Amino acid sequence: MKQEVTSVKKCRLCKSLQLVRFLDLGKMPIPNGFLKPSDLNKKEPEYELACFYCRNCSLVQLTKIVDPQTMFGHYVYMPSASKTMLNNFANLAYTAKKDLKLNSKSMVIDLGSNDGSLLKFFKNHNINVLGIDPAKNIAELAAKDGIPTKVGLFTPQLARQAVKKYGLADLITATNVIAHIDNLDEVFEGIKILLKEDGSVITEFPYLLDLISKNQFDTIYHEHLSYFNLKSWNRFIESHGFKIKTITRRPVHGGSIRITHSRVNSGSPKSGSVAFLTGLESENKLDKEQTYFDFSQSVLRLKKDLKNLLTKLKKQKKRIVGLGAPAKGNVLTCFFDIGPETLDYIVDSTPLKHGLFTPKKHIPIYPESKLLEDPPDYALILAWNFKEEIIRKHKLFQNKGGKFIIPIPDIKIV
Ligand code: JHZ
Repeated sequence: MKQEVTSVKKCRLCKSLQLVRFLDLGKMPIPNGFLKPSDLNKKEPEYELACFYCRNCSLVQLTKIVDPQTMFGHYVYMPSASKTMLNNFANLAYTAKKDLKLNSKSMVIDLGSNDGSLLKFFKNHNINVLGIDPAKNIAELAAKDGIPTKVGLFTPQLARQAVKKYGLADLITATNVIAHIDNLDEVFEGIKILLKEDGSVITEFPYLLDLISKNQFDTIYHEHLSYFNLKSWNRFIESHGFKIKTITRRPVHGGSIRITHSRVNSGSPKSGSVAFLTGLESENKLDKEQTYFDFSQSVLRLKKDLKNLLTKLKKQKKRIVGLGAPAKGNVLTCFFDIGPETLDYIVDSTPLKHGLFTPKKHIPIYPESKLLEDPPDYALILAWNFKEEIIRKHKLFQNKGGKFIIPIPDIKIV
């Protein structure tokens, strides 16, 4: 029988055994394990959440891997709940079409296609699309919306099936999914099967440099097995016969990098940004063990400061709620031990999350309209990566005297 959780023994990218443990967040339920009211009394499985730093290639990775089917078989996260994400995808599709000269004969295949949010933009440009995603419930939504979606985890075997049915891809995209996959060698084997010789691969994932320099500890959770820096990523993709054509730093998810790759033997030159960014990573000491121990200390400081602030406000009889129910919010509430005694409720723009409760802490989730119907004094922005969009949207709450607390990178009240 497949084990529900396995221990990491060697580095996912370079296979080194020199892994140094840091930041122990304790045991936690899976971050998108929202509960129906009828499940509140059931035992929630909890899994270790801690990190390794690889002394050889400086990849940061989790110490344990939870079975992907447990985490992704039924999923509630949808990027379409955030305008900022949709704008980011519109930008990706537009620039890819222009730079890679895609047209109505081209095929774009998206790995981890979720509700088809990214592929819809390619489709609007008259480009053929195919999504691949393991979450049946969300793939069905995408298919209903006209985005053909194959349900399953991406493997070389699935790639072969897709080639037979849909042909080779001109572009393979993988946004916010590479960090979720344990066997990345297999992913690149699959990509080599599915991609035309002169095709491109665009990946986008949160960037370790932003995570470490901006205290974003709550983006560390069971779904994200790896936290990439460019140095180790570049080495890894070169070992699979790819090179980096372009890199852009994107402001989404607290700071991400979008990378366009092509096969090593394709004519295009290697991006000059690789040297620039790997230099910046060294300047910021991403290749030094001590950086990660310092980071762990600053997470503990943040915990103390936020708990002190919330305790002070509760003593003053202030009402506080949570704004946004992202997976990262569940990490923050669990690790900081913040429950319904502090947050009366949480509001979120994802219809699939309404009526559910957060894992472990059991805070109820409502539509965003509740913020004005039952206004608190303070709203703690758990989806801090969308703070601009959220503050703009809830201007009326602020105009009526409500205040926002932004927990990360440093606590701010606005
Ligand atoms: P958000 C997701 O993580 C999932 P999460 C995934 N694991 C991943 O890799 C990372 O992203 C990068 C809500 N919201 O995107 C919508 C409002 O309520 O930060 C979402 O539930 N009002 C694939 O779950 C949540 O906040 C708003 O105005 O940590 C944001 O979730 C807006 C803008 C959002 O990611």
